[in-house]
Amino acid sequence: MVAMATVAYIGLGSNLWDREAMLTEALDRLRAARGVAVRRVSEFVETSPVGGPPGQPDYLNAAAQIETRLRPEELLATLQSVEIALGRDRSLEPRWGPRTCDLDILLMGNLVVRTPRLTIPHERMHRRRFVLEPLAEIAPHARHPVLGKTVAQLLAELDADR
Ligand code: A4P
Ligand code: MG
Repeated sequence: MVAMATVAYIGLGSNLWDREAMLTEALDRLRAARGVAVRRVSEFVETSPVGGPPGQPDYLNAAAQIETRLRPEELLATLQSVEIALGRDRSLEPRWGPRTCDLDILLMGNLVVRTPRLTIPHERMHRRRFVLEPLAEIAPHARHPVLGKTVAQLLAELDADR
């Protein structure tokens, strides 16, 4: 653990089983996790699947603001243990295919991490409406430390591209 708490943002997505129960349970488990405090949670929004095999069900997506003293690798391990507790088995999934629960670290303070296991900010967050829409609801002014733009600006750029 690191001494100072960092504000971080987590993206949540589910498109299998009871999606709302999945997201609710994931948030409850995050609240109970060591070194993590959940501060704000967006609405759950229904979104069409992006990428992956054709015909997969719609997603329910959300974003959460947390405060954590965990190091990035520790936070990733915490998120992965929640995913596993919710029945996720990556060995059975096609890439970007249906999943009971996907938890991604979107932003973590001003931190920039690029290791084989972990990329922060999340590599694709700035191009994805299903990430930016719920994130903009709870953190429009949060800044992407690499692109130097706020979440609200990134979302406006996506809208302009349509
Ligand atoms: N990893 C690297 N950086 C991170 C990070 N910042 N946060 C690594 C979390 N994990 C990170 O992830 C694969 C590996 O990414 C992990 O082992 C970790 O070491 P995964 O969760 O097993 O696989 P994934 O979810 O298929 O990959 P990823 O990268 O999370 O996929 P995406 O890009 O998030 O896409 N459409 C809608 N509408 N809504 C969705 O939520 N999600 C996806 C997944 C595709 N289409 C979607 C949605
Ligand atoms: Mg993921």
